[in-house]
Amino acid sequence: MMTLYFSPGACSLASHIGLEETGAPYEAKPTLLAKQQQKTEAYLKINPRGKVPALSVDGKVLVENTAILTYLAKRFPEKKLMPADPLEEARCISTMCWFSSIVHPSYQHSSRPERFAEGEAAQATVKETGRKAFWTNCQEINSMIQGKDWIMGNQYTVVDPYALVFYGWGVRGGFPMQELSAYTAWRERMMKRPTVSKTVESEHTVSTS
Ligand SMILES: N[C@@H](CCC(=O)N[C@@H](CS)C(=O)NCC(=O)O)C(=O)O
Repeated sequence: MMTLYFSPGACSLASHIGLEETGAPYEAKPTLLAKQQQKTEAYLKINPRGKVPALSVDGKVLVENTAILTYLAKRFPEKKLMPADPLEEARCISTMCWFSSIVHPSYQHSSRPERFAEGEAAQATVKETGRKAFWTNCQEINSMIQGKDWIMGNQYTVVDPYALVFYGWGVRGGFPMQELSAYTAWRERMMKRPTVSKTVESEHTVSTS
């Protein structure tokens, strides 16, 4: 049995969609960041780092979107969630590593500067630097999609749901996402996939208050 611990609108959306794509039965357990549920004693037993997502597979816990999405693609090869060619597969993983190590932190800097610096002036600098970096990263994602249906080309892969997280954060953060025409058209294609719209809607119905 697979159980996903997620918070609505957090980066765990990537793994949540990935799981939905597999068609396998799973349980999705809301762990609300707004209520600090990721810091409860019970959750810290699942992920001592106090972060979502976490995927429990028959009692064994896997964390980090890149690892969870790679695992799902490998476990359900018939779903073709990663390219079959080893080099293309590695490029897919490489993009997820970039999302996790560069794009995600750039948004964190812009939205939670108090986590990275002390004092108002230093935090304002971190925030501004983060906003610039996040926007540059979104522009790079836009270029990656230009002329393609999906990030890896013709094939929809686990990288796609991961990129959806940043589009949503861009909208939430007041970035002019509509200016990124390839990224915006791709988002519309994403939302037409029943697996994606179902998962996004299911997260919306979770009360965060
Ligand atoms: N690199 C990790 C990032 C995990 C992460 O930072 N998750 C955030 C939500 S987007 C979180 O749980 N934050 C809670 C906190 O920092 O207290 C991954 O991709 O899984």
